[in-house]
This record gives sequence, structure tokens and C-alpha cells, in this order.
Amino acid sequence: MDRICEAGQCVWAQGAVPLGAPGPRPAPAVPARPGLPAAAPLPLPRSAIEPAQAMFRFGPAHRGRSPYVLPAARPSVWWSVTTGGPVSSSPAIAEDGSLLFGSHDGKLYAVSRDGSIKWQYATGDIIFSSPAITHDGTIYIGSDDDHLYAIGPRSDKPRWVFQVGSCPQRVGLGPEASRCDVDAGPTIGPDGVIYTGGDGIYAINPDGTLRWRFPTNGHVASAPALMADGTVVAGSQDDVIYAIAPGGFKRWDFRTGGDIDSSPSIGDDGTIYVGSDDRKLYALNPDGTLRWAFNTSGDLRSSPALGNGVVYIGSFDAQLYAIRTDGTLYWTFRTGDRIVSSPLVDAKGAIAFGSQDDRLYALEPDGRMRWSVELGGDVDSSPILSGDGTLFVGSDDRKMYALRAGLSASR
Ligand SMILES: [Ca+2]
Ligand SMILES: [Ca+2]
Ligand SMILES: [Ca+2]
Repeated sequence: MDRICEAGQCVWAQGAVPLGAPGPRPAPAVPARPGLPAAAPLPLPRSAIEPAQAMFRFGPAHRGRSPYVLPAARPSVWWSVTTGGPVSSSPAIAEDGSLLFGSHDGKLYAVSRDGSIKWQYATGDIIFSSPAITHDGTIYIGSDDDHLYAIGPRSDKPRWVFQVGSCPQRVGLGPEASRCDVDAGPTIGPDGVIYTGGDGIYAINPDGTLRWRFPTNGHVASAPALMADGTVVAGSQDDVIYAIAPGGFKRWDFRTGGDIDSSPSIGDDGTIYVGSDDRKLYALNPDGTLRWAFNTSGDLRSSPALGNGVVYIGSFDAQLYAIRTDGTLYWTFRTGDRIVSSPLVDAKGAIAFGSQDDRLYALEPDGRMRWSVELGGDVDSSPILSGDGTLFVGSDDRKMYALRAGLSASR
């Protein structure tokens, strides 16, 4: 399902209106801003190097690289969990093995390894955001109710809630209600600072207080990525890619020809890769100058993944593109419909992603199809992989799926 945003105006495709009828709705049952006072001082992250256990695109550089290996044989559905709305959020695995994800029914779900729901937490509007989890078990998730939530650890209750922006209409449809939506990431930095978007780019301290806000002229749905020196890079529906220094001031910006909903990836050499609704994949130097732009035939809402010398991104032209880091085409793979899902690259260079043709695909590094699995609706969610080769991905059929190869016939 698509939320179509043009020039900051957002509507739902197919007349679909999640969470009941449009129009005024009660305010979400969350405290008004500023965020709740922290119940207890937040302990410092266990590791100063990498405090995050899991997040969208697997790390603050957003490379989409999994340390694990995709199944060699076609997997089948091990279990699925049905929610009350499409699942476009990408799941995250907590240290205890629980799977966390959001749904358009407005809830954050925690599901056990066996597929049973442990708990659910209701926010006040649709969830597009993907959970980020710290090593202490705190879960950060954004909602279209304009709040970022910090849930846990060891509880399904918020430790704090941070309201992004001060949009007069917080929930519902339309540009006024969408501008402060918290759809982006969140991304957790090496120092535990949380980066997300709304009516600008936000840096939020681990105790739920604002670190800085950088205002933009359009909604920021693109999850901020972090360069090695701490520079924050995010795109906006004002068509501009921004690089913000750790102190919150602008280093540079780069204008594209359309909304940027794709989240940037940062290469090992500092090159920034990001897609735009102008149908181009951009490669920018760390100083914000253009290295190259590659034309596809559709909007790029998918976020790039970085393999060994190759960038992978899905397009609304139904193709998954593999583009060498010098800007030349390596190969394309055609699916039956638009691609919103962001690809995963496994430890051996194989690629997995979803398509609106309702399939989850795995490709060999050379672009040949390894397998595909048909699910019950658009697969806009980005797949994740656990160490035992289980794949997790959401679908517009309201389900979160766990897929494994080699299941016995009795299952
Ligand atoms: Ca909103
Ligand atoms: Ca725009
Ligand atoms: Ca479909």
C-alpha cells in the first residue's frame, strides 16, 4: 500500500484508510510534550563503539549488510503473526531473540521466537518506523502520532515519549497531519544519540531530551545515516539532502529533482548513496559534491544497500538495480511490480528484498534469481536475517512472516 506524497501532500493509494475513517480523531493517549521525565537516569551505553543492537539498515551507516547467510534453498513460512493493519515496518531482533516491529494498526509488537505475541503497545497513529534497539533492551519506535517512543527495557511501558515538532494536527491524513510524522528510522549513533525526522531532522538524547533540531522545508521520512566523523545525512521531501554536523549546524546540502524518502547509505570511503523521486540514485562525495547520478525509470523509495563494490536499490520501475560504485550498471532484475523494500546483502553477497508483486526474492551476487516466495500482499517491509538463516519480513496482508528453509513436512 502506498502513501503518495507529492510536494508535501500525502494521500493514500487505493482509497485505503488505515485506522478507521479519516477526519478528526481523538488525540493519542500519550502525554503532551515535552517528553516524559525519565523515570530513572539512563545508564551509559554498554559499548561506546556500538550501543545499538538492531536498527533499520542494521547500523548507523545504513549499509544493509547482514553478517549472516541467506538460505540456499527456497524457504517456507515457519509462522506468521496477524496484526490489524499492513506491516511496512522492518523488524528488529532483540538480544533475547524477540522480534519487534510496528504495524499500520498503530501498535508496536514484540513476538517470541516461536511466533507468539509477547506484548503489544498501542501508539496513537500508523507506524511506518522500524524499531531500533539498544544493548540494554530499550526499543525506540516512531509513530504518525508525531511521537518517538522509548519502550523498556524489561517492560512494555514507555520510559519516555518525545513529541517531534508542534504540528497543530497530529493524527490523521493530509499534509497538515503528516508533516511531523515520525517515520524515519530511528537511527542510533555511537554515543547513543537517536536521530529521526519529522518537520526537520532531530537529534534526541538517550534521556529523551532534545539535543538539536534542524528545520527543513519538507517532511523528513528518510532515516538519517551517520558518516564516520558523526555528520548526520538525511533527505527531505523538500528535495534536498542535508549534511548536519554533530553540533546541529549545516555542513552542506545537495538539491535533487524530487522528494527524498530513500534513506542514505554511507560507503567505506565516505561516499553517500541515496535515491530520489527524480528517479536517480545519487553518489555524493563526503563534501557534498556530486560524484555521479544513475537514472532508473521510476521513483526511488527503497534505500540502497552496499555490497562489495556494488550498490543495490529497488525502483518503482519494478527493477532491482546493481550499480558499480563507479556509477556503471552491473545488472538489473525485474519483478512484477514496484519495489519499495530496501535490499539486504548477506555475508556472501547474495541479495534479498520484497516487491509489490507480493514476493520476497533472493538473488545470487550475479543477479540470477535464487528463489522467491509468494506472500499475501505487497512486501514493502525490508527483510532481516537471523544467525540461523531465518528471514523475517512484513506484508500489506497485515502479517509479519518468519521463513525458514528445510522445515519438516509435518509443519
Ligand atoms: Ca502525524
Ligand atoms: Ca518535494
Ligand atoms: Ca501487490
